[in-house]
Order: sequence, then structure tokens, then C-alpha cells
Amino acid sequence: MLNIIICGAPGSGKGTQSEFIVEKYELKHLSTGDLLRNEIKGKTELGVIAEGYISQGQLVPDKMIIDIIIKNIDEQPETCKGFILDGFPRTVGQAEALEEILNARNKKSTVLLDLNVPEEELISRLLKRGESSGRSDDNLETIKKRLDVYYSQTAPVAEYYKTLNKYAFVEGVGTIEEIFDRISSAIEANK
Ligand code: B4P
Repeated sequence: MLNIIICGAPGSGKGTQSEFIVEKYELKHLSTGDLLRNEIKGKTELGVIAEGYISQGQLVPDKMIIDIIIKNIDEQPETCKGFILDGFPRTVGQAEALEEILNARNKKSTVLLDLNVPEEELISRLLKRGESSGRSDDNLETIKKRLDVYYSQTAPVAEYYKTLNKYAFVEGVGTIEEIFDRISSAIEANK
């Protein structure tokens, strides 16, 4: 079973690359960003709470996200070949919880892919996406807040996976195909 974590700053291409990983390795895609946006779209109680955090560029509380992940992992059939965890874990608390959740189910994380992209490129990609995405967080002010949150709360997750010897640096600039080739090599080297 492959349980791949894809990590990186906002706009680093996590969602874009996850689609290719899903296709090649037949994994179940769990994007916490997409799951939250579905809740917001459905105007659920959880969605209303999440929207307040997301539109301010903040992370939603760990407990809320961990509950969503547990539900989605437990919903998968026995035949599931594994997961691509896109945008989760985003804090060390979430990372510790993930490892416990997987251990309790006799599963293991495979590797964390750390997509690295310079800040100017991230901002330009997200502003471009904002022209059509309709997302409340794709504007310059909120993008800057999201980057601050990433450096202070999410970057330590990569350090945590280095201590577990499950870390792969991925250069995130280039064509989508070039980056996917680097990702495939990192997965092959760690599976
Ligand atoms: P996410 O949905 O995870 O969004 P993201 O970080 O903005 O996007 P991603 O990196 O996937 O970028 P994409 O591939 O689309 O999170 C949104 C919010 O939800 C968070 O800020 C937070 O509030 C909340 N949240 C989510 N998970 C949470 C958690 N675990 N805990 C707490 N809160 C959580 O790429 C961006 C753009 O770049 C696209 O337009 C794409 O076309 C372009 N692009 C991609 N690759 C490219 C390339 N190689 N070259 C040029 N452009 C490229």
C-alpha cells in the first residue's frame, strides 16, 4: 500500500500533481482543501466554520481536519491501494495524529514529497488562479497571510518527516510533466 503525502506552500502545485499521481498509482485522492470547499459549497455547519478561517488565510482547527481524514480513510474499501494526502498534514499536530491513525489501522505513511517553489512564483501562480477560481483566499492580502502560516506552521511538518526518514525534496519549478517525472522518481525510490 502506498500512502503518499504531498506538501508544499500554497500554489506549489499539490493539487495539480496529485491528479497525475492518482492516475499512475491508482490511489485515493484526499485533498483537505477540496473536502473543505465541498462543505462550504454545501453550506454545512462545518463549511460555515471553515469558510471563516479560509477566507482569512488561516488554517482550520486540527480537530476538525483530523475528524474529516479519519472518516475518509475509514470509508475506503479493502481493495483501496493507498492514499495521496494532499494538503494534509499541515501542522506537526496533524502529522502526529496521521501517524497514529495509520498505525492503529496497520498502515504506514510511505514518503512526504516536499514541493519547493520560490515565493514570487507562488504569488504569481495564485494571482493568476484567482482571476478564474472564485476562491475567497486567492487575493494578494490573503495569499501573503497563507504564506506566513505555511512558513510558521507547515514547514515544520517536513522537518518531522525528515526525522522519520520519510522525506523527499522535489524541485517544483518547471513544466508540470518535468515535475511529475521528479515525483515519480521520488516515489519509486521510497516505496
Ligand atoms: P489547498 O486547497 O490545499 O490549496 P493550495 O495550497 O492553495 O493549493 P495547491 O498547492 O494545491 O495549488 P495548485 O496545484 O492548485 O488549501 C486551501 C485552504 O484550505 C488553506 O489555506 C487552509 O485554510 C485550508 N486547509 C486545507 N487543508 C488544511 C489542513 N490540513 N489543516 C488546516 N487547514 C487546511 O496550484 C496552484 C496554481 O498553480 C494552479 O492555478 C495551477 O494551474 C498552477 N500550477 C501548478 N503547477 C504549475 C507549474 N508547474 N507551473 C506553472 N503553474 C503551475
